[in-house]
Amino acid sequence: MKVSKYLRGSGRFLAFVFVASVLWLLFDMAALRLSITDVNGQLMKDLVLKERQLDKTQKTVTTNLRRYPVQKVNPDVEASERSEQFRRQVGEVYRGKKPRRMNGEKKAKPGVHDLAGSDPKVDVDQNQNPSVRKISPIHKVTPGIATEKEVLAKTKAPSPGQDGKHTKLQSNGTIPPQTPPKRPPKDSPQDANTFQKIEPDALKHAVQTIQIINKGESVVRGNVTAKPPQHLVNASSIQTRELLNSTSVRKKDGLHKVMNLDVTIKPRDTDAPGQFGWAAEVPLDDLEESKRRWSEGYFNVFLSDRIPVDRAIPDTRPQECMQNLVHDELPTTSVIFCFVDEVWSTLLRSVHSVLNRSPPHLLKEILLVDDCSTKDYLKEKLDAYMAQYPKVRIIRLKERHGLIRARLAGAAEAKGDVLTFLDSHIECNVGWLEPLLDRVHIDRRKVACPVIEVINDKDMSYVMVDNFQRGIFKWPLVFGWSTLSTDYIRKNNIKVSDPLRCPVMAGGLFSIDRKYFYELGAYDPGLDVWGGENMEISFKIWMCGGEIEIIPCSRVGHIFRGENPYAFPKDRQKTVERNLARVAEVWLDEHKEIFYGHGYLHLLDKNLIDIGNLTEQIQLRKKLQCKSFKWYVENVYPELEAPLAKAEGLVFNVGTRKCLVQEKGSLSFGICDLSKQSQHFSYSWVRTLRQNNTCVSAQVAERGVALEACDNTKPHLRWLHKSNKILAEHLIAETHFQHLCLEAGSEGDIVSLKPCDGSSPYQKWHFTHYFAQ
Ligand code: UD2
Ligand code: MN
Repeated sequence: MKVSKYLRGSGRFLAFVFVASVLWLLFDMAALRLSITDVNGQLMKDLVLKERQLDKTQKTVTTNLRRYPVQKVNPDVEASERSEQFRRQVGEVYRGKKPRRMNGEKKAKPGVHDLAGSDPKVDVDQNQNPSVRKISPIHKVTPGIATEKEVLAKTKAPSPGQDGKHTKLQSNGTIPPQTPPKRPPKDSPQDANTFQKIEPDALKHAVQTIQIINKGESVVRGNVTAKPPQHLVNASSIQTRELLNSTSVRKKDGLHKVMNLDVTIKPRDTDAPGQFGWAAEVPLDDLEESKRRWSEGYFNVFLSDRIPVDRAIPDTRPQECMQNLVHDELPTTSVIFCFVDEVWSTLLRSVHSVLNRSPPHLLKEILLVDDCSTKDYLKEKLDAYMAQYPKVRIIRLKERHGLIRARLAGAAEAKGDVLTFLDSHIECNVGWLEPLLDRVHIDRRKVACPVIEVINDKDMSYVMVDNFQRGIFKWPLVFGWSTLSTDYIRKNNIKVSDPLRCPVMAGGLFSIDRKYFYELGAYDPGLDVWGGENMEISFKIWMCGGEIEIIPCSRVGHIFRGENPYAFPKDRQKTVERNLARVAEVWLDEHKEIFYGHGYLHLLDKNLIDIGNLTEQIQLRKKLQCKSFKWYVENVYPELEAPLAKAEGLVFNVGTRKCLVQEKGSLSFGICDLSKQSQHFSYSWVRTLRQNNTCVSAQVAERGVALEACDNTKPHLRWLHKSNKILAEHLIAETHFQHLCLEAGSEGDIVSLKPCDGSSPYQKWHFTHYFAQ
């Protein structure tokens, strides 16, 4: 009764509103609950899938790495931070962010920036001794320094960066002592926080940029605890984790961030000498022994033996490399080390650096080609040691073949898609392999070289080198390093991580598609032992359709040594000269005269040197339809100074004030007239005085001159000009023990040979243009 009373009139209406609101509220709550479950369900599903995927991938990695523990994920890294990173990466990939365009890559053709038309200034070293390679002056590109410094290295060491200071060459042509990256002193107040405050540049030089495996590990020194920079430690672990997490993304887009693998054989002893690439010190008591052992390798062998074979080294890659993506489906590689009498610990460190820092699925095998070493420890002991590592295979050459043919032997055995040649005293840095293989993958005619960093021969510290350096050569085919000018870098908007087109490679470290290597005819098998093969393969690659690049995101340390620690089967200088002559004859076309003219005229004397048969090499060049050396200079290395003659134009006689004329097979004089071809001569690099193919020859017996077909091997066709201070303007017949000079008759009608007279104007000759002294 009471209830029905309330439900009458407005009460009824209010009750209806109340009931409706309650119902609405219930419905709303149900809907909300539903959507929450949905989201949770989806999230859970994602998580489970991700975990499963991660688990699966980790299992594959760990099985592949049986002996080497994979780096652990740093517990400091918050899960949220990781998933944030992961989401960012996914976002980048889905938004279609491509890896940043490589150095000047035109859209049509990846990986090319046009060096033609570039204007890096080149400091020419005038005092090149043909047989001696000079060491680089240390040069660091700092904004504002607009010059390019040439590096002509005896040991081919690129210049280690040193805070913008130029280090002087020592008189003996060796590298002046570097300031090595020093371990912080034991009582250093540095802790994790102070490390992080160090400027990136300072970090690099102080070698604090460390990629550490045993994450969270502290470097304990007395009471002070110093940790490696946490952000770097984190960076690597996040990336590995991301990579493992992002398998599904990889499948979609085919790109991933470079794997920063760095595994250890056993936990790292942070106090070990040379650990983290720091300079190691010889205890005072051992100084004598370390000196005694120097010649075993021509570096500090004593220290090398004390440094862990799997030490960590600083990750010296430019920061930008962390963002670069590489393709998922990279080719596999066979790493080939050729060695002869290599130091035990150094050889092991080289091998471990490859095993520990290469993605296992890309490393098909490591081939150790023993070029008939004499050291006992490189026999059974090496076999036994390497037997632990199924990927390592030792190939023993029964006789000493030399580096070049040893590499051919290694390549013949290789099964990987790509051949990666390395010297046997190197340390591959974190993430070194994928960026190299990626370039070969993009275009199989790309030959990729890592940046070669310096392992200091005295204290074994790992020293990073300047960026923007590329391999070049100077006459007579002397390899060196050259830093791109800041102007050029700015104009072409070249990023520090962009691949650099490289006119010639240093020779020791590069990746090349295996089949392409053979299509190019591999190395000229006529090259002997060591030297010059880097020129041969470089010219061949460029002129026959390929490209050589230096990849800044791939870095490998190398011990540059003052001397070769092995015996040369033949005279070293003669071997290298002969190799270079073969290269010049096959590849340099008319430019080969420039090579001979820079101190190698004796190589033209067939009685003195036999450079062997070149027919096959010349045929190969024809078969491959390779371009001319002129094309190479214009398109690949336009900075090269390569005038085809030393001097050219009219040959003016100071006494008669007339010019030399060649007409109807004889020489005479005429009123100087540039328009007359008969008055045009050139003074060549091989010192001939010629017009087209006709050369002026000295007839010593008759004290006269004649004209005959040019032949660079004939000494009686050579004239000295501008080579002698007192007789600079003279043309001196080179063959005669007594100086005989070309002289114009006072009537201006005849030319003859007369004893040289420094003051006679009739013996002084000027060419219209001089291109070189
Ligand atoms: C450089 C190259 C080197 C090679 C050389 C010749 C770099 C870092 N190094 O001189 O790879 O191109 O120029 O032009 O670019 N070896 C043999 N048999 C021999 C001689 C040497 O197996 O008869 C091995 C040797 O053990 C080493 C490698 O070949 O692993 C290169 O020799 P090197 O280190 O003496 O040459 P390097 O670095 O002075
Ligand atoms: Mn070497």
